[in-house]
Amino acid sequence: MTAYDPENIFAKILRGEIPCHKIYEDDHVFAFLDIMPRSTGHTLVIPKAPARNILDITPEDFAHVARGAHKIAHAAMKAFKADGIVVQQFSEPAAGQVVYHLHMHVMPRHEGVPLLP
Ligand code: DGP
Repeated sequence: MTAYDPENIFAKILRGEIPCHKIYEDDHVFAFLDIMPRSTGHTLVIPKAPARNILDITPEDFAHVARGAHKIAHAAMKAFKADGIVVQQFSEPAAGQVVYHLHMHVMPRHEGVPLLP
């Protein structure tokens, strides 16, 4: 597997070098709105630890991301009066990963409203 690249776009967001719409931050994770949302409130949760994807992260650091996604999912259900939530994570190009800093997609869903392409 390719090594973690500290110049990836989410590492730059973490360092404050690129702007984002921040949703949540704690000692271990950072969450911000996806620039190409597939649903209203589509949020990305990332670890502060440098990790390319699920194949490159400790179980402990992944647990922090899962905890962050859980928090965002519950907050998004309320904030967007959603009917459901999709949580997705892609690892490596074969799985559709495009940005190589681990991220979990948290997408609020509304009954009868399809995901944007
Ligand atoms: P993927 O690696 O396929 O799981 O998806 C990457 C996601 O990251 C995609 O939904 C678009 C989003 N994205 C890409 N560049 C930026 C950016 O500069 N800012 C933000 N907020 N999101 C981005």
